[in-house]
Order: sequence, then C-alpha cells, then structure tokens
Amino acid sequence: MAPPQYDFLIKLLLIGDSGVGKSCLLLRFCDDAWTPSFITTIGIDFKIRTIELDGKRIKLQIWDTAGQERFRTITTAYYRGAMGILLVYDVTDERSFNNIRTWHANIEQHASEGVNKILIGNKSDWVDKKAITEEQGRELANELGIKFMETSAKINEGVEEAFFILARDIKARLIDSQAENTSTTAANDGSVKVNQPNAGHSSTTCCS
Ligand SMILES: Nc1nc2c(ncn2[C@@H]2O[C@H](COP(=O)(O)OP(=O)(O)OP(=O)(O)O)[C@@H](O)[C@H]2O)c(=O)[nH]1
Ligand SMILES: [Mg+2]
Repeated sequence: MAPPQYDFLIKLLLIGDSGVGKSCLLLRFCDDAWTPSFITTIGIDFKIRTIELDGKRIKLQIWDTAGQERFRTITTAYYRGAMGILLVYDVTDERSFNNIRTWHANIEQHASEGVNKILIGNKSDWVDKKAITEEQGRELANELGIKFMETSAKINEGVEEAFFILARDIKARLIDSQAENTSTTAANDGSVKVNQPNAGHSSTTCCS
C-alpha cells in the first residue's frame, strides 16, 4: 500500500448561522475560489487541504455544516470528531453575532473536551454594512477564552491566517505534546509513534 501523503490528519469543523459565509471560507481556503451566489449547504460537506507546518505535512479535513436549524441533528453529530472548530458570524449581521454564544454552548455540550476554537467575523470587506466592530468581536472572543480573526472570503483577507492559527494550536496540543510524551517511551521500546493525533478521543461515525 502506498504511504500516506501526509504526516498528520487534523479534523476541523465550521459552524455558525446560515449565510455567514462558512462554505465561502472553505472554498477560498481550499480552492482559492469565490462565488457571490448563495447555495445553502444541505446537511454536511467537506473539503481537504494539505498544509505544511514546521516541516510536517498536515492534512486538514474540514467539515462544513449547514447553518439551518432543520439540519441541527445531523450537524451536531460531527462535533465530537473535530479537533478544532471555527465559530463564524457575519460582521454585517448582528443576529449571527448574538447567536455565537448559543453555538459555543453547543460545542461545550457536544464536542470533545479541549477542542481548539477560533471566533471568525466574516465579510470584513463589507465596510458600509458593518454592524459589529472588530472590538466587539475581540471582546466576545476574550470572554469565551478563544482566538479571534476578522476575515473576508470575498477579497481573501485573514482566511489563510484563521485556518493556520487553528491548525497550529491543534498541532501544539495533540501532536507536539504527544511527541514529547512518546519520546520518553521511545527510549524503552525503540519506536516513536506520534501519528495518532486523535488518540484518546472517542471515535464517531462522522469522519473516518
Ligand atoms: N461580501 C461578502 N459576502 C460573502 C463573504 N462570504 C460569503 N459571502 C456571501 O454570503 C452568502 C452566504 O455564503 P455561504 O458561504 O453560502 O454561507 P454559509 O454560512 O455556508 O450558509 P449555510 O450553508 O446556509 O449555513 C453568499 O451569497 C456569499 O457570496 C464575504 O467574505 N464577503
Ligand atoms: Mg454553507
């Protein structure tokens, strides 16, 4: 069997209200493409992009959930397998910002403990229609104890950074720390096995 084309697999999840731009962020990050048309996600979708961090090839498997309420049962089932979650609101839509607390509470309830998170204020290009300031976004992120980025999938601003910040945090938590632990055991059995970033997480039906 051919060896995998990556060193580690990281599973990410995009959540947030319908229309905030989750699918567009994914399209921008994975395909460097943009579409102004709104095709609402039905249930769940995913895309892959392999990035390099500190000389390691990290395959990002990114799950894109439907924001619409009617898909909530399906989408919630994907929380547990996620190593990192992007909580997205639309900076021109106050309601989507106010709903972030509910999305965050859903994570607390359904995701794996210690899952890395980042708050994303998308559509930063739409200056005229902006309803939520960068400061408000940062304050909420601080309150929730998570990182924050404003992004625009349209003009490709902050998108790369947002995914990389999250991937780096996950790498530090699951891969680097595990490598440190296993390097001690390596002295005993001669093998270093760090290629299981999901070890210790309960597996679900979602992401295998
Ligand atoms: N101006 C601007 N519009 C955006 C941006 N990102 C997305 N949009 C627009 O917002 C609309 C919704 O984008 P989607 O990515 O489909 O939204 P979604 O969050 O995936 O929605 P659901 O799949 O229903 O949950 C589309 O018309 C996009 O073109 C952005 O950065 N700037
Ligand atoms: Mg979508």
